[in-house]
Amino acid sequence: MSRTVTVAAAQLGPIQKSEGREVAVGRMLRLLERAHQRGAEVVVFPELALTTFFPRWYTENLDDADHWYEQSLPSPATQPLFDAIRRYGLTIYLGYAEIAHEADEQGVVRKRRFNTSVIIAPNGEVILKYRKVHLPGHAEFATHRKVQHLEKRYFEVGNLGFPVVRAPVGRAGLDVNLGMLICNDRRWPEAWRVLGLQQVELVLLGYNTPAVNQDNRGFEAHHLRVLHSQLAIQSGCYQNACFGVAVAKAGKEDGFELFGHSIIVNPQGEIIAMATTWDDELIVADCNLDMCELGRTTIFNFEKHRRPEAYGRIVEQVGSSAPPVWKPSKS
Ligand code: CDT
Repeated sequence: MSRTVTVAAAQLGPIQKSEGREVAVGRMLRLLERAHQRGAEVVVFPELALTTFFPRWYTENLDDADHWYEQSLPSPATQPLFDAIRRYGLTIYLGYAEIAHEADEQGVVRKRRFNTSVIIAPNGEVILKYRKVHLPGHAEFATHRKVQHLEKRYFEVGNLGFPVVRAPVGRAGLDVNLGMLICNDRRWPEAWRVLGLQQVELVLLGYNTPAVNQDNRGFEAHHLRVLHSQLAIQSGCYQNACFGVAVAKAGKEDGFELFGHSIIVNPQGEIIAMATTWDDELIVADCNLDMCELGRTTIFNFEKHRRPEAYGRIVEQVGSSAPPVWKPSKS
């Protein structure tokens, strides 16, 4: 019997700054109902799914921004999501801004902020938590930018690594090796490989990606924005022999465009479903997890072919360094 799991990417259209969580949750409930009707077992929502992408707004004092974060899950505002997944027997990925009161690296308990995602079982238990490692953007107001991208101000670097867990999903309870990434993480092959080394079968990933480069310092053609996103996801899936479900928040949010193009990708790197709107949209695909075997046992059989002794720089070095200069010995 094949190990097939039906997954849904629940893309969200824009959530405006003026809109409260109840607006987002109401729309997410409709997507969950449709996912159930279409036979989905796993539903993936975007990064920071409950609010506008607030890191585009500067706040001097972070305590004034607490209303963008979740202090607990479920909360009164998010409880309806938990009720729905129990009703429909769904496993979900939810991206949100997290406030945690926990010890830092010095052992000091303090208020900490993370860009977080969780996989939640139908009974409401958190199966796995991940905190975004590759935070893009900047910590201070950047005058050269058309729009701020203040993730480095609003969040600490994730401290949970890239965990993978084998867990039953949906009502049928098929065991699946699950891992997560958040947005910018998808561009980093190191992140995918750490998941691949744990035999991940299904990578769940939410994103908020501006449709145009807002940095204003160089030229990046608009049409390449989507290409770069898809290149990264397709190669991540291919090189690690896994499925990927990558889900956007899309459309004109607070006046600024986020691209959609949510996709589901198979271990051959093929896009098997893609959203075509920049609004709330559900795409569904059957993922036969046995497809992960081919890559894992042949071209990407890590046990046989990886050469960690040649990869030292990957973990020893952060920035790039200039190579030695070759000069001809005779003129
Ligand atoms: N949310 C997020 O990670 N967005 C980035 C774009 C950042 S542009 C400074 C992304 O990789 O899509």
